[in-house]
Parts: sequence; structure tokens; C-alpha cells
Amino acid sequence: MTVKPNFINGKWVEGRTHLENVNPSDTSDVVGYFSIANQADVSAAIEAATESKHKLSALTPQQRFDALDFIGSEIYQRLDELADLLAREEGKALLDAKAEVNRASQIFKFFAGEALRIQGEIVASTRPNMSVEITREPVGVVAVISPWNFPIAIPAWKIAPALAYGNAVLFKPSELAPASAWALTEIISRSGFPSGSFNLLMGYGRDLGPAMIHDSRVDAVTFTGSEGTGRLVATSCVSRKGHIARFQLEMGGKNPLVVLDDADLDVAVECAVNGAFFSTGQRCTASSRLIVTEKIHDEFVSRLIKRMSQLKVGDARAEGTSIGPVIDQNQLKKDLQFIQIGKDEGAHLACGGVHHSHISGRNGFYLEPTLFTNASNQMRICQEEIFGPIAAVIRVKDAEEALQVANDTPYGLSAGVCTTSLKQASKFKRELLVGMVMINAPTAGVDPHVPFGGRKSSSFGTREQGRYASDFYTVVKTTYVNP
Ligand code: UN1
Repeated sequence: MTVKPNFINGKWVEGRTHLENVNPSDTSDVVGYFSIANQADVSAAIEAATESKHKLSALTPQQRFDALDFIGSEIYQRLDELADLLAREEGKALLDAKAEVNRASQIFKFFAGEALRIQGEIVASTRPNMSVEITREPVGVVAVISPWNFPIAIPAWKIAPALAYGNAVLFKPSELAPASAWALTEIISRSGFPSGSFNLLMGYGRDLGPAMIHDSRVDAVTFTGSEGTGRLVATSCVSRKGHIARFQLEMGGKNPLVVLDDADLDVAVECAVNGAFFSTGQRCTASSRLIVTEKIHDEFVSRLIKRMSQLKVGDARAEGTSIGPVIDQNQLKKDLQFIQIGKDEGAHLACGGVHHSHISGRNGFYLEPTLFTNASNQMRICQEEIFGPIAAVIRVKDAEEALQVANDTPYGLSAGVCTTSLKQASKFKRELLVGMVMINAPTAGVDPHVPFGGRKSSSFGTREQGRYASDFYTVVKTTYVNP
């Protein structure tokens, strides 16, 4: 049995304990064994990252470009292999897994270019003879805490900008999907970044999170995960000894897809199926609330159910699978509990809801895409993030009510509207209280080069991705020059 080691100060370091990574499509298949970092490993990684700052500042932007471009290129060259690994450990259908690996490659390439485009400003002073320079510097040591649902793309969109803007990284991937993280680390280890500037610490968040955040040599924490854990991260960043750590949180969503009377229903059904069920609904951008106006409600629901019957649930890597398993037993239990809650609350289970412990002879965590109708927005299934292939249809009178219901949620990540009216599209674009608006497009699935993030309980801090990422990964310095 080989155990994949952590990566600390440029060396592969085996842990005393390890975790087992199991394929959710086939629980008899162990994807691998991965070392669990302990407190001493975390300290060593923080020490190395801190020490690497001077080596990082000696790297030219061109060298950072070359290293990031190398990573992006290798990910692309190994797309099939990495996508297979991702689908195997996470349960994402192979086509989606390929798209995710491709996205990770694009992100590294994008930030390779950004390393060459770091700019400042020179501004006239209000005082005579003085000028003012505004420059950006690396923030320092960044802890990257990433979830299991996008095991290569989310690490990419945190690690690539961190390195592009000259920071050192401590990477703590989810314990449920360490294989993609390990493969990514192995590529980064050969890319030319100096030893200590990139460290992999695998294991459980409850131990490693506090160990990283409580150390005041860690300057910033970027986190994607649940709202509950996000709040703990925030509290730790603020209450630790030493200076407050800069933090950025991407948390839950309860994203609405609004379908108006004038929508193209073919487009609307595709948006709903993709947004609600692809990637097994395990996306913070998933459309879990389908808000549909009265006139087209029945037609939309019947077309959606027909389309759902074509979705094939099965092994993520099997030919023809559109919906893979949920990630593990805990998540399956939570999903099934929410299905029961929906029934108890009086919503109508219109489709799916069935759990299969075997498909094609494989023992996995399979759940059929599930649709509730006759739901009201106050129900728990419409207020709480489920993170599974479960959506609820809420019938509304008109566009006005649809907008009000769409915004009536603690979250504010993404929202979609299907309409052929420019007037309605413009109104929703203006009035939706979210970070991302999708017009005639699924609420999930975003471009790699533009800002990503939300409002209210979905996000805290500056935006991720695209050029806006520099707001998190750099510190602005203002210099007054009296020559
Ligand atoms: C997408 O919808 O393409 O955790 C990305 C998540 C998000 C990423 C979604 N941070 O689901």
C-alpha cells in the first residue's frame, strides 16, 4: 500500500497517519491513501512559506509566467487522465470532469498572463512638487482551504492568482477529494516555484484549519465551503493573536432560476436541468429554486419531468452517465433527510427521490434527480442549502412576485432568469440581490476569467477570479515622493 505524502518546503513528507479516498460510484474501489498532516507539519510548512518570501520576490514576472504556464499546459496535456481521476474520486460525470480540468488549465494560463500585467498608478499630489505612487505588493503567506466539489478548478482559482501575484501558499484540500489536489501539487512541484513557496497539507479541516489560521505568520485565508465553516474561519481570522488575517469566504447558495411567461421553454428546461442536476447538484451555484409564473407553470413542469427521465444516473466514468453519485454516505443521508422534510412540509414529490445502493453491480451513493412541485418559498427545502440533485418548483403569479421570491433568501450567489423580454431581463439584472446574474443561462457554470462571488450569506470579502482577484492577493501601497 502506498501512501501519498504531503509536500512541505520542497520535499515529500509522509505523515504518521493517513486517510482513505473512496470512489463514490463504487465503494470497493479505493482511489488512494493520503497522508494526514499534523501540527508539526503545519508549523514546518508555515516556516518554509515565510522563509520563501525573499525567494519569491527575486522571481521575475516572466519566471512566474513561465511556471504558471507550465502548470496550465501540463494540466491540459493530461486532461483525460486528470478528468478520469477527478470523476473517480468525486463522482462527477466524466464530461463535466473534463470541462473542470480544462477550466483549471485555462485559469493557470490566464494568471500566467496576469503575472506580467501587474500595474500601479502615478497620481499628481495635492501638494506642490509631490507625486503619489500606488503599487501592489504580495499579501504574503496565503492559506487556501478548498472543498471537494470542484477538486481541481477551485484550487486552481485560488492557487494560480496567489502565485501570480507573488505569494506563498499553504494548500489544504478537502479530505474527501485529495487525489486531484495531490496530482496538481505534483505538477506545481516541477514548475519552477522556489522550495517552500507552495505546500500541500492534507487532512481534516477541523484540525488543520485552526493550526494554520491561528499562526500570525499566515497573512490571508481564502476559503470555499459551507457557511458554518466559513463563519468559523472568519472568527478565527479575527480573534487570533497578532494581526487579523485577511479573509475571503465563498459559501452557500440557494439560487433561483426564474422562468417567466414569455420564456423559450426549451431553453428554460435545459437551464433547469443543467443548473439543478448536473454535477449531481453539488455546486454552490446550483439552481435549487425554480420560480415559475402561472401561465406556463404546468407546461414547464411536464417538459422538465420528461427531460429528467432521460438523465441517466450511474457510475461517473461509465459511458452515457449524466448524473454521477453524491459524494459520500453523509451527504446522501442529508439529501434523503431533505427529501423527507420536503414531503413533510407538504411539497409534492413530482419526480425522483429514489436512492439506489447499486447500479450495474456497483455499490455507490446514487440518488435520482429529484423535483418537488407545489413548494412555497418559506419551506426549509427552499431556504436551506441542500447540496444535492434536488430542486423545488415555486409557482408565482407574475414577474413581480417572481423577483420578490427570488430575493427572499439568506443567500445571494447566482440567479437566473429565462425570458425573451429585454425589458424583464433588464429589470431582473438590476434588481436581483446576487453576485452573478444569468439571463437564459444556467445559474451554474461560469467563465474562468471574470469575477466570481455573491452577496449576503453566500460570500464575504473581495471577488475571486479574473483581474478582480488581485484585490485579495495583493496589498496596495501608497508612496508619496518629494524629489
Ligand atoms: C460553477 O458553477 O461553475 O463551490 C462553479 C462551488 C462554486 C463553484 C461553482 N464555488 O460550487
